[in-house]
Amino acid sequence: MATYKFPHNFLWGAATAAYQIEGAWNEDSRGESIWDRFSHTPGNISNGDTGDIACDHYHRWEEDIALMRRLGLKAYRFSTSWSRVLPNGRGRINPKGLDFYDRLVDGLRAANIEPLLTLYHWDLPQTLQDEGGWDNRNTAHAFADYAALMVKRLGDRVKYWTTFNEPSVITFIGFLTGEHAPGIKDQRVAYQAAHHLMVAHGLGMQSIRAIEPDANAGIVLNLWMSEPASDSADDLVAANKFWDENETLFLDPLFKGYYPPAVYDMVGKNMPKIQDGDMALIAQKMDYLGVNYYSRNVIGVNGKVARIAGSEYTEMGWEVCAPAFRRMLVRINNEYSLPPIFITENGAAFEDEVGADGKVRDPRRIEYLKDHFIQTRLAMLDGVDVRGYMVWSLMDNFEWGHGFSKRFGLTYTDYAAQKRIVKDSGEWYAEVIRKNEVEESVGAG
Ligand code: IFM
Repeated sequence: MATYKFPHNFLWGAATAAYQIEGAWNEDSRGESIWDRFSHTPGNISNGDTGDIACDHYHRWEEDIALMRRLGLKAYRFSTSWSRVLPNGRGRINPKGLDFYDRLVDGLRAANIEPLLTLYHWDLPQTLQDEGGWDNRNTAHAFADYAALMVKRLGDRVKYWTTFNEPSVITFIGFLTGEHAPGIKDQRVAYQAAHHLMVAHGLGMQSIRAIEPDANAGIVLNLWMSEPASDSADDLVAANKFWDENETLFLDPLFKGYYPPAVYDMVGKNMPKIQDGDMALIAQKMDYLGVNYYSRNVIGVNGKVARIAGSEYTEMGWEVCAPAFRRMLVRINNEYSLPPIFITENGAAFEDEVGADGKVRDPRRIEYLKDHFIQTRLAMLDGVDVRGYMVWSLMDNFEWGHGFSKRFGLTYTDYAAQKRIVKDSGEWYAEVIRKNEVEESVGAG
């Protein structure tokens, strides 16, 4: 039985996002966000769920910090709600919103938990959407001002800043399929929005650096390994094309300063308007790259994602394939000159239930996490500089279009009673953190 030891300062933690856990959507002068508008529109979310209450974290943050302590987390990745601190996206500041994040950060510091703050996890203030949202370049400037406000207030205690979470999901699901807020289906808007997100990232980086030159600043990308369905040359070409259209679309501008030719081929006249200086702004040096990894795409000649017979799939319909995680990390490490990496999300949704004994047995999640931890360690031994790992998620929460039907948590959320029950995976993870090592074969229960 092999044991995989991690470096002594490896930052083990868990992640959440504001709209998915906070609730209190209209309390203490919070403004409306595009996710409030979207989830309040019938037909958009499974079961008519909304984030109005979610995990009620806005009121239960102290209890949630106690939960983090119980798990022994060394770090906690969360996002701030733009419309909670700037109800109209710009202009009038909401002191109560800032106070909330102030208390949270102080609480984390007091618990010796490193805060990793994400400025944008998809919840644009609705007033900015009404002015065109990410299709309007002014939104990027509003973002830079919002970033500056947050860094001024919290920069003395928050050392890790992320501009954006998963620009690809914002682009493709928010603006191409329309399954996420703001629910737009328009290729031109999608790619213009993608570019404005990149510009906003660059401006946000400048805001952070101007106020806290020593802060660690970066972005979080959602990277799915792309692999061919067979050994044929055609499948390999198709898989690489898929990778370019989805992953290098953001990796290339951020780390090479240009959009990949494959994207120009695909998007044609709908390529975004790019102003002089944009690409240098976007490609400015970052202190880290956040990588969210869940699964891979296996691509056949038709360019479609294939389902693999015999593979395990999660409740999201995502294949479980941990070795592809290592291959992906090694691939990006070889193809780009990267700063250190944090795994900013990794986890799986399974059908969890509370047993008669009050416990939540989730052996498949333990196996999933164990295998992904090991593949990360192996990638590190291959030379990839990974500094920390945030499991998605601290607790079950609002899974966007799926509402509360998908459970990713290390902790089970009983939404009716607003109770948190640490799952077996949470107990197991606490042990991994305590020992700073992963054993290959665990009693998965
Ligand atoms: O819940 C999401 C999170 O908001 C962004 N990354 C993927 C997670 C699971 O779908």
